[in-house]
Amino acid sequence: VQLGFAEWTTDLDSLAKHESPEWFNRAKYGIFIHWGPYAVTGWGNSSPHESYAEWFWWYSTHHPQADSSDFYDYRLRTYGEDWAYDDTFEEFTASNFDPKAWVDLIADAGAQYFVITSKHHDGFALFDAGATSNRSAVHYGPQRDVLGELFDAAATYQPSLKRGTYFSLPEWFNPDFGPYGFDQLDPATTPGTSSWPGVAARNPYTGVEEPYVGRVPADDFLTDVMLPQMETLAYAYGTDIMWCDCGAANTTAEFAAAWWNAARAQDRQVAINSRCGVPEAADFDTPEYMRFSSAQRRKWESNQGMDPYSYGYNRATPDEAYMNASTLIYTLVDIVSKNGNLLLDVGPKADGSIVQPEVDHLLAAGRWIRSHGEAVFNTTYWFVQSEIAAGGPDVRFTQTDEAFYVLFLERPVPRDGAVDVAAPVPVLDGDAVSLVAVEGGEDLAWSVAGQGSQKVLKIEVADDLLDKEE
Ligand code: FUL
Repeated sequence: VQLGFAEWTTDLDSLAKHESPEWFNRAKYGIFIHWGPYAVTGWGNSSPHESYAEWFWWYSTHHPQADSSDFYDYRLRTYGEDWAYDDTFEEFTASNFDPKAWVDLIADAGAQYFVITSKHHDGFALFDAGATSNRSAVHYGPQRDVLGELFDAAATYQPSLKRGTYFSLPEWFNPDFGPYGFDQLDPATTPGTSSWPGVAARNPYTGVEEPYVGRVPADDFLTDVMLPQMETLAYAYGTDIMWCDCGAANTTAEFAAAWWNAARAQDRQVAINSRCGVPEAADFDTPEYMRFSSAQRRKWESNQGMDPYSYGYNRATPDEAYMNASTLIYTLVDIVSKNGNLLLDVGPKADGSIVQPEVDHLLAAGRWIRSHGEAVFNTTYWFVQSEIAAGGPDVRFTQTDEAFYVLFLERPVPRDGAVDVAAPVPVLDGDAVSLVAVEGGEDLAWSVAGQGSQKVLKIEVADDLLDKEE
């Protein structure tokens, strides 16, 4: 209860007071979904030259031929000279898209929320954008309200999942966005590129302007397209997270203040990320394919693909390159111990199927995550970083009001039947504290040796407990 609170306003001071909601801080693990016509091209080369497959249109059109990722050549080899990006729409069928299976997978993975691309930089919406645009899955490709179906399936079958929407503020080649184009690539260092984009896409081989199917011409992109689309996602679809991308020109202050007031009136808590163009309005930071190495006071959410370097489906990625279950668990625990969330991306194929290694590894990790959830979800971080304590096993710490958790990232090697955790853990000598191995629920004997920063927690662990699989 905030006594005397009137309402959120568009003042930066007011916006800055909004923080990431409690549910978001507790949720820790979400699934990111990048799906759109770029799943049809579905190509981003492979390591060491891999680039985001969802950028196919940009790279194969606007990027210099010298690009080592080879999008230009792949386009010519695969589609010939007369192809245009919007030709993908017809093959974006979603014929095997099963929204219930998706939300069940997300829940079985142990994730607490998901964020789906409502519209990526190609301007193709997965939701019904109403009068603002026909460039969407409702009109082309699947001719279904893909996002609406997924949100409904979550509400019906997995109602505890929070539902979020990625939303690209810019549309690369929409001429109406042109006036707001900004310099993404520096023409000095990347010849052949100008501002992003302010120009139509041109076929790189024929020079012909590519179509931009489904566009409804707008007088002002910000007020006629961007704002109403964000409002649709917020009010008609009821998104819990507005996950913008790219910053850029925006109507974020107006959007956020109104949305937060509406949410408050309904007793809901909603969040917006750090890429909506108004830093003050950001509830959490969004490091991409990286994670902070130390705890951050400000809430953060690391995002990356299970694919080594793509969010969208990349057919060039070998099966064994996808993030495996142990790396997934390691990554999640490391992030959570530093006040972060993990938003882990899958890139479904054009028919709506999810690649098998992603499914397998999500489920395998999910078994561990769900059975050890009490040490992960609803916890907060401990300001001591285990990594700085040299010599001990690789551990991470989390805590709640009732418990303090030590999570081992590797199999500890007991000496004289005890594992030493060399860090100033918050164990007060003489306190009635019981250490419990989460899996198996066995009480473990423990003691504290040393003083102050030299304190060592000694946990007695039998080998057979350490040998347990999960
Ligand atoms: C970036 C985008 O350009 C990528 O394609 C992806 O959506 C990532 C999450 O954000 O800025």
